[in-house]
Amino acid sequence: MVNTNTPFKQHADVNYLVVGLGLTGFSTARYLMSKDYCCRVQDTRDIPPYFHALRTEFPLVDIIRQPLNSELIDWADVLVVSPGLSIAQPEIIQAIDLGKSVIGDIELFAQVVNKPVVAITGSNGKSTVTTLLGEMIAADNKSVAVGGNLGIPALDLLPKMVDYFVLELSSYQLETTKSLQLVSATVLNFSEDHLDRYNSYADYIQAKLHIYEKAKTCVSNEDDETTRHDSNDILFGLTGTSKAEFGLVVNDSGTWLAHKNEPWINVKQLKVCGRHNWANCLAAMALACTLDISRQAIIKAMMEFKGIPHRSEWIAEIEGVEWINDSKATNVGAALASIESQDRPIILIAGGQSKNADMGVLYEPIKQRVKLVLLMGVDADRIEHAWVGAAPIERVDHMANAVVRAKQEAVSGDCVLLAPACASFDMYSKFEARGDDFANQVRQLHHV
Ligand code: UMA
Ligand code: ADP
Repeated sequence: MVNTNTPFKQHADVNYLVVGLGLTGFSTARYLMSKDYCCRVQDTRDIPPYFHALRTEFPLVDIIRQPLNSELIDWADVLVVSPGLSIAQPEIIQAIDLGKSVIGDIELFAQVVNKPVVAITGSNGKSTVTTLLGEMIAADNKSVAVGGNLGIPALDLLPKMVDYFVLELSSYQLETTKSLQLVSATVLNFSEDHLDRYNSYADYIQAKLHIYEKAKTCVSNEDDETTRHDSNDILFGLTGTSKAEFGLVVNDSGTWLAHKNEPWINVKQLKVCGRHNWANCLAAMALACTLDISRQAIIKAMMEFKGIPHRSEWIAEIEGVEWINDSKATNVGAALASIESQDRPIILIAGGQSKNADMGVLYEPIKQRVKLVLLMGVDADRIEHAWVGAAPIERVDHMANAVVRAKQEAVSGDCVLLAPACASFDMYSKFEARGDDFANQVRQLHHV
């Protein structure tokens, strides 16, 4: 893994180069400019996504639209690199070798935040746990700002006068963060993801485990040893051993989410479905308890939580067929949870950018639960090779075809599930656009 230099303390006498002008670069540049820090912005794209927005707000800001070069690196004392860019690229390595500090927006946030922060990472469930924890805190009449990899970039949250910050952090953001002090942190789980950017799965795991470095309390998953920090961790888990402080209790009235074996909420009272969401609720319960949020508020938030769009989102039930949008199932682990949480025969719409993951992990679950796979996207050959024989596979060239074919094949009692196991960038700008396309095609086809 790339070793970024020791972080500096932010200061007006420093030259900042903001590398990348997406959502993070825009937020970073606005933060630095608003403090009158000396800052330039670089992006390789002809028209970076926030070019006009930044120009409008700060007409004099220097935006360099060409590859990172030696002149820029020489000028800079600090490079604030966007998460979408690899810090293993030669120009960034060159900057590190020259003694420049390479950080991300979360490091800038960490240096100035003066309220308690909780952070969440893991391969899957981050956004769900982050959102739910925010709702638990709010239900206890405390103010909270929620963001990071989800929604609002961290630096944009800073002006909010709140009691707590809750951040979802990606492995990319954690790579460039050194001084983030946390009340509590969790790594929810691991499954292969982003192997197009990491040399190995081990490197990806290491990047995420950084979250524990300055955390007062570490919350880890009893069912996934890789998520552990040390023997003082607070554990959550579904396997029901006595070691997990936050786990399941099964009694005559059903399955309960429990704290120290004391039942708190029956899973039937949850609006989100699937065992993976029970794990997410337990993780959020554990984190909320590190903030002394009341049990009553925690339970209330869980009972009201409907989940977030594009995560096993129910779109319609038409002629007995359920249509479910899980466009956020962008890796194999998420698609596995998604498939396993359906109890109906599935017509699966999948495919996209597979990010070098081992798609074979899904072979058995597809064999057991899927009656037809409709496969699209750039890695269709690679995926079909891994799944051939598990279920009939048909190629479709876009979402409209997939939805039409699914309608032709589905019978009452089936479920049509968009759980791509892949990123969407080969066909869409983001996973939300893919989910919206699916939902719109379903509604158009059925005139609902
Ligand atoms: N890019 C260029 N040239 C440049 C700079 C960027 O081509 O000079 C490309 C990158 O290669 C990348 C794309 O632009 O493909 C976006 O990169 P970015 O760093 O500008 O992205 P932002 O718009 O700042 O969004 C990032 C996160 N994106 C990534 O980590 C890829 C967003 O998470 C996050 O919401 C946002 O910061 C605010 O914090 C998205 C994501 O997909 C949802 N995250 C991954 C995930 O959840 O799996 C980690
Ligand atoms: P992330 O922010 O980590 O991508 P989300 O909460 O957005 O996670 O959920 C994305 C998808 O991952 C969901 O739609 C579901 O398919 C799957 N998922 C959610 N929670 C879990 C979990 N705890 N374990 C495995 N898969 C999960």
